[in-house]
Amino acid sequence: MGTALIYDEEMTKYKLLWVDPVCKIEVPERLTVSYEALIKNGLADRCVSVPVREATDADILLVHSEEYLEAVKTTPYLTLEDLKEFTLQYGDVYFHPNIYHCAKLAAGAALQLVDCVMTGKVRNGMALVRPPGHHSMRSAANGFCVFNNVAIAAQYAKQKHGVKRVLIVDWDVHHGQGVQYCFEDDPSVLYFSWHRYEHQKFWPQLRESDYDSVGKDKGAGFNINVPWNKVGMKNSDYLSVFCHVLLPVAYEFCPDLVLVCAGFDSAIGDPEGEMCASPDIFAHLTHLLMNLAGGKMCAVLEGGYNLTSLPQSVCQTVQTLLGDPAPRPANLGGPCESALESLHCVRSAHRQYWSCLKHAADLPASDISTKRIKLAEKEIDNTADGEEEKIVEEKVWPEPQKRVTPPVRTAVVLPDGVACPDGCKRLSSSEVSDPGTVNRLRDNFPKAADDSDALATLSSLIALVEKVTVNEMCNGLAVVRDVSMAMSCIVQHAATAPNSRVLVVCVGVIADPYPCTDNGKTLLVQFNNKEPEEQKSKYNITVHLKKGCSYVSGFTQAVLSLLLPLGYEYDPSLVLLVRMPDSGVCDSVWQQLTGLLQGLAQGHTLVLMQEAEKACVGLTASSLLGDAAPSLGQLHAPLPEDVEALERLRHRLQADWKLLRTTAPETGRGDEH
Ligand code: X5A
Ligand code: ZN
Repeated sequence: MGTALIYDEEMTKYKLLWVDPVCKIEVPERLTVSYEALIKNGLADRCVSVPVREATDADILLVHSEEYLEAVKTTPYLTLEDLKEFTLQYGDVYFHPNIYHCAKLAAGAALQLVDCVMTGKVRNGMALVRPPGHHSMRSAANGFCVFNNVAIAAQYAKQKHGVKRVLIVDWDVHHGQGVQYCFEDDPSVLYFSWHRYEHQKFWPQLRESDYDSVGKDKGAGFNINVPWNKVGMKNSDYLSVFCHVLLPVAYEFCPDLVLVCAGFDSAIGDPEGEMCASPDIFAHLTHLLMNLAGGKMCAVLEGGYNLTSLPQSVCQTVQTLLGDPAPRPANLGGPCESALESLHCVRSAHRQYWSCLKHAADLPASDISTKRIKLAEKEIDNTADGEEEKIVEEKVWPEPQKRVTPPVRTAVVLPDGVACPDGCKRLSSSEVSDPGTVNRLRDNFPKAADDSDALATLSSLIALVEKVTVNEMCNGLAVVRDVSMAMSCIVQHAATAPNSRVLVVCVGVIADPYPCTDNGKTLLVQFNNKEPEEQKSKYNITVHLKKGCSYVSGFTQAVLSLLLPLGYEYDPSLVLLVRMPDSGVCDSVWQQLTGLLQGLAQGHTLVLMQEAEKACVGLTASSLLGDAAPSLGQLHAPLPEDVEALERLRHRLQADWKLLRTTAPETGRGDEH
């Protein structure tokens, strides 16, 4: 199943016709450079090209008023002077004789995308459109937007395709207030937006963009605003909001469709956002959403005004939609203090609506809203000197590395009786056993010394790890008789390689003593229901789940808010995912875990499982090959004991792992509930 790409040159055929410093950044080149970059990187060719269409009046009326539509309809016939005049009714937007046509194509493009994803013609896709949509309101153009493309698409998906729940992720750096207003009281659409806010000093300067606008009436809890009160937010700030707010809530919500307001003004170099996230963060944001809704995801371009970082970010997004492994997320620190403050506020504002956030801390003691009011008062004295154009320092950043996908994605090591799943390459032990390796194994694993089968399996495993290390293949799956021995073998092997770091994720109880190291060459995270022992080192972590891994909501929460941040901060070169016999983990959770972990280590994942579990070889292989995991269903509240244990663990580990933090040092009182 492919990835749709929707683009039409027609949408480059309008531009600003007069002088307006606010609007001058919204140029036709935004679209052409993005599309040319997709061609240059060989990505456009790999997508299914889908034509645009004009949204019909009925489509547009799903969100907009008749009066507004009729008004916009007159714009192709207005004189320049009348266009200027017309424009003046609205904020930060311009009209052009051809913009009505383009706005119909932009909304229609979003609908085409929804159609081909919902009918299964493709798995996911992206639409490159102008004008953007998320600021436009029922009866008003705003912020370069004429029709609200994504809001129309969400209504259309509900109406035409019977979609019950839509998640809208707005990673544009501005608040999509138009989307918020549209779905404020609608619990079937969960709207998430992060945005530059600076305590309401940044455009559109709305009180209702703050974290405490959570939705209204039946829709309470279904509007999530994450205000950025400082510029310069980085990759870790974005990822921590995903791990600690968006993903837990999104999994609990369980959308049937994910729409992304894909603005790239949140990337480094953008004159509007002034943030510092690198273009490759969009590979991760995309990847982290790709296992929701069975993979049904539509990204629709919004903002993005730096003509270098915009095309880079678009390519990262599309390449990830196509299934290529994400690049390693380099040097993630913890979130900055201001981001932690926002995180803390959002989590506590939503605590009453989402069981995954029930245990979030209280609002910070130093009330954040006081800051906004104080700033607002100060502003009154300073209104005169707000006009001079500020000079933003030019940012430079390295071009994202080329993402090379090995010709073989998934290799398997399987016992004789087990058939090789479609699309995988079987490693036969004959092609891999070099005598040196075998002898070393004989010394290290006396248990296997006289067992030629066992030795053959272990040497195939080592060969597999080596092929993955040099990126000859992306990932692998091995079915073995003795999982613990196989795990030790790989951990020992990795310890000898110079730059290797292995994240060992163990689902179930480890039987044998694990070759424990605290030198950072491996990080072990195990999930089980064994009575927890005292934590040994920051590199050996046990997540205790009362009912084990069979309990979907507890396990999922542990994966999203503990394992993922740990994994991102550790930045492994290889992920070893071990499925112990009788782990109890159910198929869909297992597939979600396998899918999510592939965001780490450039997708270099090795899965180990025991012979008795060979029934799940097929679905594991499918996840390794990049198929979307099935939905988990709407999650209910995890066991209170599990949540408490998890929160205690997260607290304890925060000193060593900064991406686990969710409260700012000064403001966090630590009084978790
Ligand atoms: C879609 C988008 C930004 C408008 C900024 C106006 N609009 N100052 O990014
Ligand atoms: Zn924007």
